[in-house]
Amino acid sequence: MCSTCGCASGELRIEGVISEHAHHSHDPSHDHHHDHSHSHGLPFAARRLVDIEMDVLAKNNHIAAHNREHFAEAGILALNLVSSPGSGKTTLLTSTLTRLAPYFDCAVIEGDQQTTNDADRIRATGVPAIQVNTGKGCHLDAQMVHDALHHLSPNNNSLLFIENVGNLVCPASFDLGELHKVAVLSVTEGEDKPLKYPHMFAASRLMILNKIDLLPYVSFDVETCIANARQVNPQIEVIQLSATTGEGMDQWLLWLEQQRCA
Ligand SMILES: Nc1nc2c(ncn2[C@@H]2O[C@H](COP(=O)(O)OP(=O)(O)OP(=O)(O)O)[C@@H](O)[C@H]2O)c(=O)[nH]1
Ligand SMILES: [Mg+2]
Repeated sequence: MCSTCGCASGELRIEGVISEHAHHSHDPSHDHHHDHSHSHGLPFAARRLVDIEMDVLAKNNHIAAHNREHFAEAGILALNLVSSPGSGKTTLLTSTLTRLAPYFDCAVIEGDQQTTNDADRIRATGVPAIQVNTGKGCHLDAQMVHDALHHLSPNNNSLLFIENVGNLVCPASFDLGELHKVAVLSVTEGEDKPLKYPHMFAASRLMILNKIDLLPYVSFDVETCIANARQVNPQIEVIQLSATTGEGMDQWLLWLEQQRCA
């Protein structure tokens, strides 16, 4: 359970561990005898945690809706790039911006726990970027994006890329007001990741399979990976590319163009 951000959904399951209490915790309406006392239902502390989690997400959704309204009014296409650390989000962005920025207004909000490295890399392409450091936080939330927008002031009809903190879990629960989440998975991470982190892939419109230039050197089955992603999200679109060699980039740029027109 992630108590830092309150993003847990109460679905904790621990397999292979059987305690005496585990045998006892079942339907509260049951009829059985104890030689010790325990209360049924959620203990107070757990109930309170669930309440706080619901408050956090409800408040976030409210601010995200406000962000979304602003994006719609200004004609801004906002995309939320999510992935584990190091899958290649910033490399993909710099490579994309080098190609797009001469033709379209672009801006970037960078999320990381520490450092301004990624915003510096984006700014080196000439595109404005704001770095949000979340400290101990493991995701961006809608308020952070709202505050960053006030500093960044992206132009009307621009493309706004939000690079989330590298984390395949928590960012799935936090709507930022984006049009779509884009999950970036690299071929060095293993084809089972969509099954292990299903919420992220279920929440994403597109899965970018990055670092395909490394396929000859790693044990990674592309078809199995895509099947795994479609198992958790039958509608997910998939683009295979290499942010470093540029292979497959045209398909990604075409996808961006389609979102702009839509
Ligand atoms: N071979 C290869 N390496 C890549 C590719 N894309 C990114 N990398 C490398 O992967 C490493 C991580 O790339 P980043 O772009 O920093 O990854 P990130 O997802 O932004 O990382 P965080 O922001 O820390 O989560 C760097 O060494 C990149 O050069 C690719 O398509 N092929
Ligand atoms: Mg990055």
